[in-house]
Amino acid sequence: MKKLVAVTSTLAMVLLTVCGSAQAADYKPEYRLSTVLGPAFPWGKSGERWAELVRQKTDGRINIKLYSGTVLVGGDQTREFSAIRQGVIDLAIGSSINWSVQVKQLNLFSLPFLTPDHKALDALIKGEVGKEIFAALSQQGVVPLAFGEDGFRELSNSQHAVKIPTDLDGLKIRVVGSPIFSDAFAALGAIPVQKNWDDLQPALASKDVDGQENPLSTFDAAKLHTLGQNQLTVWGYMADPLIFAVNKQVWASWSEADRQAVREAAKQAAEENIASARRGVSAGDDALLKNIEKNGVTITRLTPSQRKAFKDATRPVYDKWSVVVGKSLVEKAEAAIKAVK
Ligand code: X2X
Repeated sequence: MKKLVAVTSTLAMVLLTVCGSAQAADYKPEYRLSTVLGPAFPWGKSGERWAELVRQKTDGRINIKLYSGTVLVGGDQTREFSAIRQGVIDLAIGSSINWSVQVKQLNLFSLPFLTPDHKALDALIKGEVGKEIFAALSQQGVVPLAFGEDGFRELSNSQHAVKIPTDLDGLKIRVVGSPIFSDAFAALGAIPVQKNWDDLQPALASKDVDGQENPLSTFDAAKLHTLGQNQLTVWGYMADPLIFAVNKQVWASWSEADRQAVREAAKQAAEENIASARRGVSAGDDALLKNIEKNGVTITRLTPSQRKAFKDATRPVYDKWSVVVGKSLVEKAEAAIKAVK
């Protein structure tokens, strides 16, 4: 009997060793995580944090290295989704705007003036709408794990205060390479110029473009006030959620316990990311805006009726793109927002 126990336990140990090493052999020495913005921004910071939490929770079995600044996609941020799908990138924290070129449902968040505030945004990402969007992402070959946040995008320029849509007449505004942005800025009378993030700062410095739109945290960390951007309109045109995701094959190669660890790490990093994205730009805490003002930037805060003028002027874009997103998803989103008003 003793002998039998000894043989069985030896067998078990051999099996464990074989399976264990087979599993380890499937793991890459390094996994590549892409974020468009680097650790100087809340977005890139959340990439560092995710990597750190995964390392802790998997006892170093999953080693993630952050590649920020679109280095893995030759500077073209709108190719990031295809790259994670194809496995050029293993993990990403992607912007809904940058990925909307491939995942049409993500244009939902870019519908002009759909989302009035953080509460409304939460109603979308934490509810049925978020689930449906994750289902769409899963169908396209990535495993979405959590929503983070880059923030509400505000409009800056070097020319004059923008208070009414006609103030945008003829202004060259850099937009992301996502067609709904070109449509919206054209509808407002501006001249939209598609450029990657990498090319934005040189374009502002050389006055190739007059303005741009990005969250206040990005405006501040990139010091856009030093590039002539001394007019800022706080209009809350759209809020850009970030998506923590993993390539499908990579996901399948991990043990169940490690997948769970990566998912938990994503949720925690995303939660921290949302808190940091909202710091200084929320009702009751506008320290970041004050800081930008101190740097010599004139802030234009739109009144509700001024905001409505921009909303009305972009309504045809909203209607056109609702068809692309899918009418039923748009209606679900509108109902979810209405319910929390
Ligand atoms: O390019 C931008 O404006 C940025 C950094 O905000 C995005 O990636 C959407």
